[in-house]
Amino acid sequence: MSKERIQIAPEFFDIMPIEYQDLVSKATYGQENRGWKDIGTSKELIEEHSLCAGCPESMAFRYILASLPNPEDTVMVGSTGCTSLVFPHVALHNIHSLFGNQNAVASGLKRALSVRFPGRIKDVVVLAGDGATVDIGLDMTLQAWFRQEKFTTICFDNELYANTGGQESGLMQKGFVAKMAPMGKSFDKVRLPEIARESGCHYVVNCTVSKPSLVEKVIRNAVLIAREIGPTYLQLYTPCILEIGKDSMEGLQEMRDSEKPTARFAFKEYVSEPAKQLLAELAAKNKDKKEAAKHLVAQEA
Ligand SMILES: Cc1ncc(C[n+]2csc(CCOP(=O)(O)OP(=O)(O)O)c2C)c(N)n1
Ligand code: SF4
Ligand SMILES: [Mg+2]
Repeated sequence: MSKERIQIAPEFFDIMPIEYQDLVSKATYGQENRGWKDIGTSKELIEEHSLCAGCPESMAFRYILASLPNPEDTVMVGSTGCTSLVFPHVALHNIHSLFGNQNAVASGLKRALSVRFPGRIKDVVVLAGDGATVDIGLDMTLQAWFRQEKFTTICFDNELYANTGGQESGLMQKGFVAKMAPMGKSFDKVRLPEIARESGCHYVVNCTVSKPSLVEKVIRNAVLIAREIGPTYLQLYTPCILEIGKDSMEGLQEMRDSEKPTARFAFKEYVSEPAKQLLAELAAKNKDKKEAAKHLVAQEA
């Protein structure tokens, strides 16, 4: 895990695109304590996007990329939808799957990577919309969890099909009227976090993306647990501000309102027993490392 693999031969440095030069000299690849705090001072793994101005998905994308524990050895799998507009601008290996197939593609990919690179950590992370995750791709989503595939599934839940103009999705709230669902949703929001838990996910979180430090924590937990134990699922509320007619600050308020204790995106976290044990071991190792670093500083002083 280091920047070595993205180095440019010195003879070619000046003819490489400025973005690549920046990536080599300023990306946080290889740094153990990378996180959202680096956004703005390091080379970000996404600097541009073609989402609507102020769309919460764009911030969520930044937080996620900044928080991955192993970005240079991570492959993300996307699906058609607003999220897929971002992948072409991301400095990270990624694959675009046919709409709904993302968890099937990720399953094959994760297995192939373990055969091709035995002994090297390779993380796989799916990032797809609610239409792709819970409607058209539900079969693939669930089957991957039943099979205990070792990767993370992240759903950007904006509660509708945003990219095609606002159709009803399984994660839409009951009664919600969208541009292309004028009669209003007639049944309840599907409880995918509960289904994920029952389907064998070892770490499940339901929350908004209003707090970057929280997003960082759940991303790291989800990726590390998927790496060692089994499937993990994050359902992140990223409201479609175009559909609900809000600007970016109002979008932030919409998330804050939706995460109140009785609201539908109140923070909920499920951790399986083996996953709890792993997190405790990792926390103990981190503590030891910090202690050792303190001793070293004290000795040198
Ligand atoms: C196989 C297939 N079926 C349908 C579509 C049309 N389509 C493109 S994006 C989309 C909706 C995406 O909704 P969601 O997954 O919620 O993502 P969002 O755009 O809301 O982020 C649909 C139905 C497609 N591109 N491919
Ligand atoms: S349509 Fe909605 S979800 Fe898609 S980029 Fe625009 S605001 Fe974001
Ligand atoms: Mg959607």
